[in-house]
Amino acid sequence: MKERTANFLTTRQLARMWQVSEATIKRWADAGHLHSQKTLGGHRRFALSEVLKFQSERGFDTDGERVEPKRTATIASGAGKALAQAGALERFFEAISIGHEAEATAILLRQYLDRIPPVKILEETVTEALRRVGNRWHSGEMSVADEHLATHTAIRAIEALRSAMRPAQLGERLAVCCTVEDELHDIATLCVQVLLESEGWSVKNLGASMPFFALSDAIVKHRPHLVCISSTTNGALSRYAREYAQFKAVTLKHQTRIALGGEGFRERAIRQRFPADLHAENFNQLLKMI
Ligand code: B12
Repeated sequence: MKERTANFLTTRQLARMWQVSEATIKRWADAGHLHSQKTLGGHRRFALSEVLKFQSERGFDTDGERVEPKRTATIASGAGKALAQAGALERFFEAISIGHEAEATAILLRQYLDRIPPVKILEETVTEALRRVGNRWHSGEMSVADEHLATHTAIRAIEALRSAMRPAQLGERLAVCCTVEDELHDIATLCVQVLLESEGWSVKNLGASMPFFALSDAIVKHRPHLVCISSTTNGALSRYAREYAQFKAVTLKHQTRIALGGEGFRERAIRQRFPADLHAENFNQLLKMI
């Protein structure tokens, strides 16, 4: 089994997520309560489906290490779920602020296993926490180094969430996603990838700073059904309007729909120069489009 096979969690990830020791997880596995597989190197891996089954059928007791029925079902329901969601934002922000990758990852995975929809995790935990980071950097409360640490920790946690929840078999629908030329803010692009994959799409993430002419080539080569483009700092956008018109013609020819998102595309005048099938304010609007 490969180290980063989709849909598997490590002993450490599970222990962090359920706030028990790694020894406890191993004991549960050895006692047969929690089904695991072993890698060639002898490390346990837990299939997400088994973890979900364990959570909803049996629950767990964090201090007595006693397996107790139906506990997590209560945690995940109603008001408890809303509270867990509010706390998750605070804890995720704290975790990324100090570069605590394992903790940040555990928070996102726990939300996912509590059946909080991926779009909600990405909007209300990830985006909100990063907005706080940006505000603190802007007000001088966080240094550039702090901001970079938080950003990179968040990216790694999102990647871990992605690899845990990505369906083993991706569908026929293909999307290409990227940011516009000179745009380095590519976390929204990664989130779009996670979201579309969770909906069964295949996604080619071209990352940051894609010139429109190069994106046209990618449309011709990959023939995606959808292209998602993000822009945060709109400085140079108007310069690219002519290139965009040519790119748009290519997408029309190949019946590729276009979704544009981010602060850079928010102004009405900009949107008029960049006509698209969707001008999204958030990830929810993308979900409604597909
Ligand atoms: C991380 C970060 C960086 C990192 C980016 C690393 C990376 N790999 O992405 C680095 C350090 C490189 C960086 C650099 C800069 N940054 Co910066 N950065 C941020 C920060 C903290 C988080 C951005 C982020 O990823 N958020 C998470 C994503 C998911 O949220 P989002 O982009 O808002 O997306 C939401 C919607 O817009 C929409 N969306 C966005 N794109 C798309 C696409 C599609 C298809 C869809 C459907 C939806 C969608 O959905 C999302 C969910 O609601 C923000 C703070 C903030 N308020 O966001 C500042 C921020 C964006 N940065 C800012 C600035 C000023 C800069 C710099 C100019 C700083 C400098 N002087 O060098 C440079 C510019 C670099 C460049 N050329 O692009 C300002 C921008 C102000 C402005 N509007 O002009 C912000 C707002 C900070 C602030 N409070 O002042 N930054």
